[in-house]
Amino acid sequence: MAIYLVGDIQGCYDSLCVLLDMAAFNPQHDHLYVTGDLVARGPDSLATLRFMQELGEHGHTVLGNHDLHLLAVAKGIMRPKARDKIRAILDAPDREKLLQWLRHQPLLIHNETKNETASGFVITHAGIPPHWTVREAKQSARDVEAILHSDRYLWLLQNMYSDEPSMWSSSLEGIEYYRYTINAFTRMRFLTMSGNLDMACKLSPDKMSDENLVPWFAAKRRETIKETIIFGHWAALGGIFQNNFLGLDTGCVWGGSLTMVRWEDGQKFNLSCPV
Ligand SMILES: [Mn+2]
Repeated sequence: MAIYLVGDIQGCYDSLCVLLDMAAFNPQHDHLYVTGDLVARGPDSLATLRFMQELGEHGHTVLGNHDLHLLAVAKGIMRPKARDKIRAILDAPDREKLLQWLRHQPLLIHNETKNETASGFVITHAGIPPHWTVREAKQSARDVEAILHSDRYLWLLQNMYSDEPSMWSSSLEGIEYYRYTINAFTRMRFLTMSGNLDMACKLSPDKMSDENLVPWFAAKRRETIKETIIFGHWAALGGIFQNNFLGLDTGCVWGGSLTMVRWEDGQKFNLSCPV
């Protein structure tokens, strides 16, 4: 058994299949973990969803901002974004099964398995805000997931669209607490020096000239500094590959590539994607 980690697929199903073939991925024995955003701008979001769902216990993903947006579009709460290719999902005979499966995916995965060859890891789509320990982050994720799994999920999808509150406080309650949590896990890139989520800047840190902004992972006193964090979402980073820190979005829908890493030995598999 091996664990494979792959960045934001965004419907690049053919590229995913090539990577899995390159790695001789065995769906009966191996496990595939995805950093979220299964769907959106790539050519085949429907096949990507079906593939992940059919992997059963061998497939794992966290929810990304595009996944949540698909759920909102499917319920008529939001309109599809112009460049999203999700019509095939909405028209599919198995759409309800796929959307139900997607809605039940977590915001955070904590794989606590540790053995001689590998340590545990945490995956979220965008990252973990510096003030949260893994335990606190997990609790916030589980609180939002409980709403997503309940009759109140429509209320949550209707009310999650706002950049506020941008600042964490343990006194946040109700929709403000849920919204902060969703934004942190699925949309975060930079923080301001005072710790607010900045939702505007998508540049890579070396091209960003605003001295008031710092990447979430470079913030002082990050509580998860000793954990292994795996995330996606930030294509402009072009991938970060450190021992306990993996940014796997390498922009497959932006003329970049799709990246997969075998967890046990760090072997990288990378495929340039057609624009
Ligand atoms: Mn994203």
